[in-house]
Order: sequence, then C-alpha cells, then structure tokens
Amino acid sequence: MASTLKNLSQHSSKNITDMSSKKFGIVVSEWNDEVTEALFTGAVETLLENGVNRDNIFRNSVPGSFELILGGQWLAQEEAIDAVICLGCVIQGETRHFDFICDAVAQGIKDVNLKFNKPVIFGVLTTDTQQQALDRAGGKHGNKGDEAAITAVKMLGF
Ligand code: DLZ
Repeated sequence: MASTLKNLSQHSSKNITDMSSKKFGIVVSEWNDEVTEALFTGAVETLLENGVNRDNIFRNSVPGSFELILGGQWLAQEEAIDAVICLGCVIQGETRHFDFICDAVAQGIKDVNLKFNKPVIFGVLTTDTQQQALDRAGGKHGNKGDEAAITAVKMLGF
C-alpha cells in the first residue's frame, strides 16, 4: 500500500518558490472533525514553514466532504486566491455511500481545478476505519494536511 511506503508528510524541496505574497483558501469538512481539524492544523503549519504569510490563509468550513466541491469552487472563483486546499475524511460505512461520496468529491475537485485553472488540492482521506484516518492525520503515517499544503505550494512553483 502506498502509505506503508511513504510517510504523507515527506517531500522534497523541489519547486518551492517565494510564497510570501500567495493566498491560500482552505475548505474543511466538519464530518469526522477530529480528523479534519488535525488535517487543517498540519496544512497551516506546513504553509507557514514554507514562507506563507498567516494573513494570506483563509479558512471556510462545509458540513461534509461532498460540500468540499462547491466550497472549493466558491474559493477558487475568488481572483485573489492563488490555490485552494480541500480537507475531508470519508470513512467506509455499511452502505455504498462511501463510494458515491469519494467518487463525486474526487471528480468534483478535479473539475474545479480545470474550470478555474488554478490548483485545487484533494486533501481527503478515504479510509476503512477511523484509526486509519487518525494514523494519517498527524499519526504514524504523517499528516495528509501537510501533503496537501506542500502540493499546493509546489503547484504554485510550477
Ligand atoms: C452522509 C455522510 C456519511 C455517511 N459519511 C461521511 C463521511 O464519512 N465523511 C464526510 O465527509 N461526509 C460524510 N457524509 C456527509 C456527506 O459528505 C454530505 O455532507 C451529505 O451527503 C449531504 O450532502
């Protein structure tokens, strides 16, 4: 599995340019908020470590991961925002809801990237259990929020 090979917080310093004037919008899903708040903390710390000004980080919350698509679009359409980071956590339940949500969110966020021609990062954990999610939100597999933030930074250095 990918995450057993790679800690989500590891990255190279390639394509990291001056971020001091770049503006980031972060959308955070309230569903599984123990996990998503940890993703948010990791994302903000990583942005700050890479030279982003705290005043240039804008946060909005949405009820669930499905709403990350529209929330992400509302931020992406703001001309001042250079990159958007979408943070969510979908945990497998007993029904097929998981598959529909995960597919819709991945496709929806991809569409927003292309529609607004700016980075809109998929920072959504899709796990079988809450423990797997916690392991990837500041636990033994790192923090997908860090990974999402560094991805945004690197895309702006493209
Ligand atoms: C309904 C639902 C379920 C069952 N599970 C999750 C989840 O694990 N993670 C998540 O972010 N959201 C979940 N949701 C809520 C949906 O994303 C969405 O908010 C609702 O279907 C309303 O559109």
